Amino acid sequence: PHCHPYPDYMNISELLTEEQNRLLGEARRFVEEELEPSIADHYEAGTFPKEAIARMGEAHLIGSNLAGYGLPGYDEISYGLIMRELERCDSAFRSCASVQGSLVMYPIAKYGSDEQKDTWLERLGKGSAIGSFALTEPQGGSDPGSMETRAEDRGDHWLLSGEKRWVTNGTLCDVVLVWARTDDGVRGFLCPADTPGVKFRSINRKLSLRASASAELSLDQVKLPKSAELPAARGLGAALNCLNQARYGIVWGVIGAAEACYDEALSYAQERQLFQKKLSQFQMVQGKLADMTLAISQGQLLALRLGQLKNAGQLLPGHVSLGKQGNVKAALEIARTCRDILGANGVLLDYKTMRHACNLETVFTYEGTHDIHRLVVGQQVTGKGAFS
Ligand code: TGC
Ligand code: FAD
Repeated sequence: PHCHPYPDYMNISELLTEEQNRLLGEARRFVEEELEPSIADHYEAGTFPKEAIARMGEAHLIGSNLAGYGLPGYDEISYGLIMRELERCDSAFRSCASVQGSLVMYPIAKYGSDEQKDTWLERLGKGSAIGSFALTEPQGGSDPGSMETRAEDRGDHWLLSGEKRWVTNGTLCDVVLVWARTDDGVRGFLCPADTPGVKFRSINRKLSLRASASAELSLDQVKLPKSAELPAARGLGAALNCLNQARYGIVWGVIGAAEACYDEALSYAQERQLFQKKLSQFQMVQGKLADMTLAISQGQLLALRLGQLKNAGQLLPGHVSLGKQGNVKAALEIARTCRDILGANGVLLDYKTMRHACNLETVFTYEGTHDIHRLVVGQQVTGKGAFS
């Protein structure tokens, strides 16, 4: 008897509900039909297909674990499966959905006023408006507690000044959630992108996540009404809590990228003839395929367990850190191994593996670097912080 056919060696689909399997199938079809055909061209050109956001919204692929305001309120495992299918195509799509759903819509739903929810949630969910999240500053993303961007309370309004960097969706967005220091701690502000004093500049010449729009953001005496502040977001912990949501999506997403690479390398090895044998018949190649099958299965099970904990309201930041660092590292190693199996062809954009490997270099770094998450886990297991 054979094991369950790839990509589900451990028959994990049996652990999913009928509804979760249905949503997974719909997301996969959407990605294959709507996103796959043009991704290599966008990657080469360094462009993000902005029009895809509305189509992703209509297909309920954005903020799908939120409810109300026309949002479907799917469970966390369904949400994770959707992230996996988006990243199967390219990390840029999962990134866009993570930022919009987990880093803009979630904070509005969790910390926002009724007016902010009414203004933004339905539009962002449909993809008719685009959001971005500005936490990182040029002087060092791992230590957001050192942020210099300031929001001054001027009685009837706020005045924001500072520099942010690496804002995904920045040049495309209608609204940016800016985290800034006030006299009373860190706060979040919803800032429409056309507010005077707001300036986005595209970050070009990236060799990774080329199909994602990354920007610098200058805030020069930006006047915002008092109603722009997220009223319930108190302190840096609020921003970090939003990151937990997005990092959870990454734990699932990168498995999609790894599966896409594995799929490509397996078919390639089954076809390529060397030394009068198929490449897939050589022991070393089979060893690589076996190692990757194990790593993918472990990643799938880890993501699923995190989803179960999140559904039960028991997911802790330390769980997310374990999943983020483990699954991203595994996916990056798989992408590199698959590139190797494809030989010289692996460096071409005609195949997926090098594109995914390059993207995963960013995923290794953003949303908390690999080592920051190892330090979080280290702190959990020893009870001693080693950040500073
Ligand atoms: P520390 O003193 O430990 O914490 C400050 C306050 O925050 C609380 N906290 C958390 N709350 C919720 N979730 C978490 N994961 C939390 N981690 C910490 C903490 O309890 C404390 O609360 P309180 O009430 O006591 O004040 O902070 P620290 O300055 O020592 O830093 C800790 C560290 C290094 C873990 C943290 O700052 C960190 O996570 N650094 C990495 C920053 C990061 O991930 N940036 C991502 C930017 S966004 C992005 O990359 C988007 S990419 C696009 C895409 O998603 O695809
Ligand atoms: P640094 O913090 O300077 O880290 C450099 C190195 O030092 C890393 O290896 C790190 O692990 C290590 N290091 C840091 N501190 C320690 C320590 N205490 N002990 C040991 N080693 C340590 N940010 C946003 O706010 N919004 C976005 O939408 C967004 N999108 C992004 C998109 C892309 C394409 C990229 C590349 C980044 C994006 N980021 C975004 C920024 C991202 O979150 C940061 O790059 C990340 O947090 C790391 O910060 P840094 O690049 O300044 O590296």
